[in-house]
Order: sequence, then structure tokens, then C-alpha cells
Amino acid sequence: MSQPPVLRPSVPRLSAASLGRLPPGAARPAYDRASQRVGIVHLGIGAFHRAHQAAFVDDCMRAGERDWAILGASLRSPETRDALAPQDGLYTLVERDAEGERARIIGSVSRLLVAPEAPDALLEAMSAPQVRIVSLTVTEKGYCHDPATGELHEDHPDIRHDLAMPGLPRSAPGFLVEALARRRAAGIPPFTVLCCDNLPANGTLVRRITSRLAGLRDADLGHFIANEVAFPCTMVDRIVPATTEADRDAVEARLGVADAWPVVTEPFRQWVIEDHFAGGRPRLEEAGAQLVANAAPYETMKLRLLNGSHSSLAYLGSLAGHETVAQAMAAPGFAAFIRGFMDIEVTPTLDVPAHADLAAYKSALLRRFANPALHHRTWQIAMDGSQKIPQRLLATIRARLADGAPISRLALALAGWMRFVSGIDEQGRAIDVRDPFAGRLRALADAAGPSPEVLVSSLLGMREIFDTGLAADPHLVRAVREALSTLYRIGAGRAVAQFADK
Ligand code: CS2
Repeated sequence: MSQPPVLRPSVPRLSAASLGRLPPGAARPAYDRASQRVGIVHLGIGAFHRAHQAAFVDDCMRAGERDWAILGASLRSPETRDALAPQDGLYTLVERDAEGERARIIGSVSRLLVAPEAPDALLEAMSAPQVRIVSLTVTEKGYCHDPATGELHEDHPDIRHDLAMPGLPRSAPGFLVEALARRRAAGIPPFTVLCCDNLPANGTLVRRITSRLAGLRDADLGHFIANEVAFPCTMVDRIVPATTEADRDAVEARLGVADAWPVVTEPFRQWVIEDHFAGGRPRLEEAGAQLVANAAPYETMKLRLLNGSHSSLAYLGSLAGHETVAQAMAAPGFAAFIRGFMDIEVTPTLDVPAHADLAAYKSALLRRFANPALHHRTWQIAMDGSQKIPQRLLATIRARLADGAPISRLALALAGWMRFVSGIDEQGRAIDVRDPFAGRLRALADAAGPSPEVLVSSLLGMREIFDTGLAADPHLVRAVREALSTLYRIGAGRAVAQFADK
């Protein structure tokens, strides 16, 4: 849903005042919302945050916490604030699978801000002593880093802007640095930075980026952020498709109140967090979060198995004409292909977390992808591939090549991305490619013309995505050329079925 909907005036709007009208079965905040103090500022208040971290915090509030209400900020558009502010921050979270659905009203978001409208109000909130956590879901590209190296992209237009005008930032790193600088100047201890995006060693990455940005302003501030601020790594997991008009209508029919922006998700959720918070935290373990010493094995497992499979399904599935992940999973060959991708090519590269039952984890993933009640568009997952494939596919490919092991399924997935970003589908129709590098990708594809060899070489030449060693690896080059030729020759549907048995 990209536009706030037009609501029917005859139906009351979800709000604190209309909570009493909800049918008895609908779970709602039973705690006193007015007494909750803001303790978390969240940057990037999209559907994922509202289905995941905000639901865990809502559970903590139900269990008696009072100090961790969320102030949610959007760094770009006002849509979420426009939808939720008239609802006192309340929204419906619907969990859905083949067995049925459950709806609950989440009350943990108490204020909403739109950063471009009020950068100073956001910085002021981030500088308040009672705010002890700043969490983020700004998507991979929101960190303004180079996906191949994980270093700050110093020429990124938002970073240049934030260096020129540090008091009026635009980027997430710019807001973090300025707010940490203000706290330091005022003698207020730093907040913990809690990155909840699907990036490898996400806390470490955000520490590197923000301390670098700070160091470009002032070396001392850079050292302070690198050494005195806590950046625990996390693994976050919940499948959250974009909300549709049909979802909104279904919520209204069920609850009898209009919710401008409900969120629909699966029953499953997982949050693994390194227990390294400088100024306290909610008792998230009581809501089922796993507090651990080292999140890395969980993160790698999830990025390579779940997100790697997701991106493979997104590119190959959409090329084969499947609109949703569940439809792709039901098509011949896809489930077997993903099973082989996970078991044969990804699993040997993992350092499995202690006590994790990998076989059960992978079977659950196949069931979650096949969830017929979620309308998760392959196109949604295909977005921003340049920012996603390094950790989802390339890290696995690198590990396999180091072991001299075959990579045919990984190569087919990578070739699927190449075919997808060339911008023309198998029926000759234009693909709406959304990616920070969409223009360059398209230009490279146009210049390559009909030759898969040339397309592979030019895309592998993009240093922001592929490092020189990987791009020059003869096994990789051969496998991707073969896979892309197959895609051109027989189409994605048949290629997947063929590669499923390789
Ligand atoms: C998806 C993820 O859109 C995407 O790129 O792969 O959002 C995925 O649904 C989540 O990471 C699941 O935890």
C-alpha cells in the first residue's frame, strides 16, 4: 500500500476512544498507555518494525514494563504518520496462515514523527535522557554504505549533505551521529544503537559507518562512537508482505472500526539480540526474544537460508511469471530447487548456532514460504538486489568456492538477478526494477545486448557489489554464464526444474 486510503466516514476510526467498540475476541492493549514513557526512538517505522519489534515491546508492556514506549520516525515519507497519528498510534496486527488468523491491536507506538518535516524534533527526542535505545529498520540501502565492503559511501549524496549540514541530517547515520554528539556535549550517556536490518554483523556495520561519519566531522567524536557506544548485533525474522487494500477491508469487516494501515504477517517471529545494552533494555526475553552473547551464527544462518532462498524465489519466480512466493513454491520444481539450494549448497557453509535444529529450521522455512494466506509479492523481495545479494548469495558463493564445491543453484539465482535487472521479462515486457543502481544496471544490460557472456562480465564489473577476487573467479564466471544462457534458452520455470536435479 503506497497511498493512505480513503476511509469511509460512516465507520469509526480505530483510536484510543474506539477501543471499547471492538468485538470481545480482538486483543487490545490492557495496560495504561498514558503512563508509558518513551524509551525507544525507532528510525524507519514501516510494516516490518510494526509487525516485529513493536509487537515484542507491546508484549513487554502487557507484562508490566512502563519505560519503553516507542517514538517512531519515518526518514522519508509522511504516510505512516498520516495513517497512525489520527489513531493515537494504534494499529491492527493480523497473523495469518492456512489454519486461520488472529488480530490484535498494538499499543506500543506512542508518537510519530516525519524526519524531513521536523529534523530538530527528532534530534531532540533522540537526545532525551530517558531514551536509552535508538533502533533502526531503514532497509539495507538506508545505511549509505558500499554493499561489497560494508564501508561508508562517503560520496553518497545524503552523506555529503549531512557533512555539510550536520544539524539538519537526512540519513540514518547522520541522525545517529548528531544525536550522539548532542548527548555527549550535554553530558547525557549515549543510547544503545539497535540495528534490526538484514545485514551481516549489523551492529558492527553500523558502528563502523557511524564512527566513520562522525570521524569525518571530528576525530574525537569518531573515537567516542567507536569505543563508548553499544551496537549489539541482532537477527530479526518475520515475513511481512506490504499491506493491501483487501487486507484493510478485511480488518474493517472483522473489527468494525477502520484502520488506515494494519499490518499482516505470519504467526512465526524470531529476534536474537546480543545482550550488550549500555543503558538498560525492556525484558524482551519475557516476550520470547533470545538474548545471546554472539548473534553471528544466527544471522548467517538466516541471511543465507531464509533471505538467500527468498531472493532466489523472487528473481526466478518473477521471471517465471509468479506473482507471489507461495505461487512460486507451488509451481513444479521450485520447492525441490529451494530444498537443494539450502541442503546442498548453503548448509555446508554454516557455523550452526548451538542447540539449533537445522533440519527443523529448514523444513519450517519451506512451510513459511508456502504459506497460502500471505500475498508476498516476488517483486517486493526483488527490490534493491544490489544491496541484498552480497550477504544473501555472494557470501555463500565465496565460501563454496573456497571449498572447491559446486555452486550451480547459487549461480542460477545470481543469473536470475542479472536477467531481472536487465529490465525486460521473458515475455518482452518491461520490469519495474527498483534499486539504487537501477539506471546503471539497465545501461549495462542495454550495452550487453543479447549476449549472456557480455552481460555477466559487465555486471560482475560492478565493484560496489562484487569484489575483484570474486568477479575474476573462473568457476563463478563459468557457472553464472551457463546459468544465464540456460535462462535465456529455456526460461526460468524450466531452468529451475532442471537445476533442481543437478
Ligand atoms: C525479504 C525479507 O523483502 C525481502 O528482502 O527477504 O524482508 C524477509 O521477508 C524477512 O527478512 C523475513 O524475516
